[in-house]
Amino acid sequence: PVTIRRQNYLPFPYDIVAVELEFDLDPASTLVRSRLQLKRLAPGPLVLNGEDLELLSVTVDGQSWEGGRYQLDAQTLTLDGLGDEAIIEIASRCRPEANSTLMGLYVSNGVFFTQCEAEGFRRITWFPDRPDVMSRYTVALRADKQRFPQLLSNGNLIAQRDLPDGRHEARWEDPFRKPCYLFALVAGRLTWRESRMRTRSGREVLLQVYSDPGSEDKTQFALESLERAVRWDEQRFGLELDLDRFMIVAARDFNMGAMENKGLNIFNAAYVLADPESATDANFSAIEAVIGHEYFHNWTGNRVTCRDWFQLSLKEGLTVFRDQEFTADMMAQELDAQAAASARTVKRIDDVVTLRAAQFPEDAGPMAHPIRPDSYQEIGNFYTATVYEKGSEVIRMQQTLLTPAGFRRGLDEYFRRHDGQAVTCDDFVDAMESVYVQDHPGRGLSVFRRWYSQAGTPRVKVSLDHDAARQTCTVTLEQRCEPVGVERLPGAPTKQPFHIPFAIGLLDAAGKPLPLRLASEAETRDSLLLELTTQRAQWTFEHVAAKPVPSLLRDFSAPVIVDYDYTDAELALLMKHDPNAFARWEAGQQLATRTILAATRARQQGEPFSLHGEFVEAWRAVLTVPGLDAGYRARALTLPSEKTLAEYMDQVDPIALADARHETLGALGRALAADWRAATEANQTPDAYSPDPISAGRRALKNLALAYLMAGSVEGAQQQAQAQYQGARNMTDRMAALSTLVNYGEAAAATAALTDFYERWQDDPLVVDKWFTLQATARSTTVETVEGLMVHPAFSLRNPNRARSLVFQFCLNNPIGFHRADGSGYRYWAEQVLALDALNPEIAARLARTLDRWVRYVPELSESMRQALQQVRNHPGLSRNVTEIVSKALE
Ligand code: DPP
Ligand code: ZN
Repeated sequence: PVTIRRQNYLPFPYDIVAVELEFDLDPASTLVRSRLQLKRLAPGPLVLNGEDLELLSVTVDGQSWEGGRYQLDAQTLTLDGLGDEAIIEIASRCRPEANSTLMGLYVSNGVFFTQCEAEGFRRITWFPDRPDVMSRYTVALRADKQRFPQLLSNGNLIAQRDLPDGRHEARWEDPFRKPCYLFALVAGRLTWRESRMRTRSGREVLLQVYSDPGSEDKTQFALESLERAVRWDEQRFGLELDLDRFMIVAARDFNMGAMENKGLNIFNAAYVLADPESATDANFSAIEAVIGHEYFHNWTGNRVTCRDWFQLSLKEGLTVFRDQEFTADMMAQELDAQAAASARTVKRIDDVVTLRAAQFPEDAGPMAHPIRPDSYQEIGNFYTATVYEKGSEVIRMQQTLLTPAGFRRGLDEYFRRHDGQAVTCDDFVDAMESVYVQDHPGRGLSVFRRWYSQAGTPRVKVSLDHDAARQTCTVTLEQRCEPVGVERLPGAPTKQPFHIPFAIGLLDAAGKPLPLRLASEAETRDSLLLELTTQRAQWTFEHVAAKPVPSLLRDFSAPVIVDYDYTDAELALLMKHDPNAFARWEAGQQLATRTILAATRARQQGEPFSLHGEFVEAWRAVLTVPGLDAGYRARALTLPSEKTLAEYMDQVDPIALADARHETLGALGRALAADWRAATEANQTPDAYSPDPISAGRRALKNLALAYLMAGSVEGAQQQAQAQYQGARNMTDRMAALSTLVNYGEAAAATAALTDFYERWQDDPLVVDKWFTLQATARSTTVETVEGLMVHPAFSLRNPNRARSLVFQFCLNNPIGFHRADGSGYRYWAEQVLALDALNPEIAARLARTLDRWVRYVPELSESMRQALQQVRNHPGLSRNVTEIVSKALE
């Protein structure tokens, strides 16, 4: 496979001024005519990309170019000897129904959809398929009117007419120049819900959410989320919807979460459809977040796009940051100050949990890459937690360093400079820096830019030196970041220190916050942002009578790992008293991590294990102390996940770890049984469902308490779970009860409940996905169980949501079943990667990544993982996507 490098970027030698596309849509064979109006910018041939297309004809300025005047190979069409201006017309055919890759034009549930990011447009027509070629598009869609009554594309509908043979035509015009990855069409029988709103400049806009007939009752929340997103972007960032019409369409078969095509977003149905009976609190909040995310791309991604795919984080990191802020603001609205702060912390915790579970391992493994990668073989493999979630952290640090007001000025400057352009991450930081230097004379963001060029999670070692005579306390921060991924290869540049904003507070031995006063300053503060820009730096605080307890990396001010030797008692103190709610949560997580790791070691050595009284009491305090809201308590009482815990082990022993975590859960369930029971009673919610953060928080705590009671086999819990399952008035409570029955309950009751669940919901694909997931991740599930489920009539590997619900969930989230000592889980993985690769390489490559961290496991397991990876790599005809993943894993 060819490696593509950022440093080799060359501008495209032609401007494609206008693109006219005509589609004669037929599922079996669709005719596409493309008319490109181009202007030469630099010497060189016109090289167009194409994949899986049948070329019918090429004309240039009205003249046929048949007979050797162009060169055609499997991936390119090259035209040489063009004038300075030319009109190229190309006719070709593609086969949407046979397209199982779900890239380009395909059919899902009888409806035509497109997915062009990153390189799918070349599967529709020959074109310079790269984001820096921006053009004006006009599109004509023709199809049978009965089967495909709705014909949608980007921009505005400018004409519609019936055609003689039962067909009809719609013409669309997008007023904005765009790269081809933002092209979209949808054609089929769809129902929709719409509303109109006035933007802040007074324009009336039409918002529409389309979905399968019969699902019209499930799009209300999505439409409302879209309205909230439109308002929020106006208020928070001064960004207005620039189109008269904005459409979202739900697709059953979709590779990713959603896609921000200009004016015509296409979504995985899982991020559109919801009602209280069939969707959980988590589903509702994911819908709001993804709708926000795609809408926000309209400015950060579409109006200003990426010069090349190495700059993907330019739009993704920034847009994830924007959707995180949107969710936080939506959660906090209409709450009093204290509840609002707590809601924001809950959101921050959820985002950090995701980052640690998904991105930290990636950043330490064979696929580690900077948020702006330097090379790739297949860009589809770089839609990663690093580009997205760490990318967002890097934007957030800029907001922290500039302050929210400064960040807003920086963003305004970014749009002032670059509206309508395809730009780089450096252009973004340049805009921010232009504001930063105004407020910080003599300083810049040159060290900060290393977050874009270096991979890995930095570790910050903290030490405290208290001088009793002087009453000072010196804090030393020292950073290091080992080379990871390609940084380990010979010739790679030496890693340089990062610019790390590190928020800190100090508490006295009684847990009282100490006013912070730096030796050099007159002011005192409760919390201070230290800026570490060198390998090591020190800060001395005055008027510190005794050695304090530090509260570190408050609000997770940088994506780093903190090393500080807390005693258990200090962590317990922070859990009770840290005024920074994030750091307070973190202290509990650290304490729980220690406990579970100790339990794991005990298991490995065959020794008994029991919980420390101090740990139990700290947990009890979080559960019972007045003044905390339920959603926050639920986060603070959730044990760290196996994925997060594994990162702390030198050699991962997944089964011992999972068993130790389960044992801890059960022991806490028993030790605090009365308190958990009280929590289930105190946190009932009204029958009328609302996904608001207070109600969702109560359900989260109540259901967590139920899980503890069930894991601890506490008397009465089984009956309680069964009653909750039967009587639930919403999916959150029903799923939670079912999950505890399946994971911790009596087998017969679990089976009965699973059967009941399937019977109730078999016609709702998104709920059937939940049913598969629950079984895929159940503690008792084995490879054989999963193989049995794969022959269930409802299972299909072709539907990505279904494949993810069963195959991925088993490989990713069932440590006990997947890591069985006989290696059967890994052999199953290899079979499924290969089976998926024949259908859909993007999805296959995602599954392939499950074994990324194989070297870190105990030798017995890592050896059989290696064999499974080898088996996949040796398979003839492997896609470029999977080849890149498994080769890097084995390097
Ligand atoms: N650009 C898309 C998104 O992240 C990729 N699926 O929103
Ligand atoms: Zn995105």
